Amino acid sequence: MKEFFIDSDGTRLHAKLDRPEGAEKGPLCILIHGFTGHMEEDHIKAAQKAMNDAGVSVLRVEMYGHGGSDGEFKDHTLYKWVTNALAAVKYAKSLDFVTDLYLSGHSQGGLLTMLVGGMCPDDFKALLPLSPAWMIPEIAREGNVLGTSFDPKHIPDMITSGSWELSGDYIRVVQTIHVEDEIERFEGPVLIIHGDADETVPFSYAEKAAKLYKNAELVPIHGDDHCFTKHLNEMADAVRAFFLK
Ligand code: FER
Repeated sequence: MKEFFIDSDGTRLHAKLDRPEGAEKGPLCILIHGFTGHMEEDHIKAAQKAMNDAGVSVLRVEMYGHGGSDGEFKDHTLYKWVTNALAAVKYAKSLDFVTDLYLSGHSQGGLLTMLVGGMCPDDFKALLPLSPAWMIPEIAREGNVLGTSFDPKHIPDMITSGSWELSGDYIRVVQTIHVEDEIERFEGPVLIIHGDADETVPFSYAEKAAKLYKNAELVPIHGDDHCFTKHLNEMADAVRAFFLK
């Protein structure tokens, strides 16, 4: 494992590169956590290990305001995350061992995966959104963020819930995002993995995304929640099987 920082226009992004045993040239997957998340979460590490088992190098990168990267949580926005993800893609493309490039992310990182996949369709062999929270823009336009309500036409300076506080700019930014447009622009294979008992992101969004993509497969994890805490091995098996076939 190699630990370092990737520069994103002056923002230092904390990153770790894990390569399969004895790997020379080969595929690499960029893997991104969710809202309030980081690269050491159990479900992120399980996905990373499954990819490594399948012979895929993994670049875990922490986005603005998360983990060991620069920025404060309250100041993060999806535009900053898109800029950060593009910097990670540029870095990955500069590595001389990389053959095919993949992009994966959990929850808000899954939303990011869908956006950046549509923006850079030529760069990715496939996308792997895990429990992608792609309803965030839609519900933010209706005045809700993770169960906290606000006036969607008159966004306050700060939004607070019990466990976090966010600048209104997060909402202003996310309200402009239309995920369907970016879904349409990616024509390669997409593997969506989603627990069908997820109470944070409804499973119906995974079914809808799988229908909208031209070439998607949906692996439901029966009875599992947003972070696959009940059947982590089933999520990991689906990731491994996707890369081995
Ligand atoms: C929301 C619903 C779900 C939201 C975030 C999530 C920020 C989950 C995100 C994650 O786990 O990454 O309204 O607003």
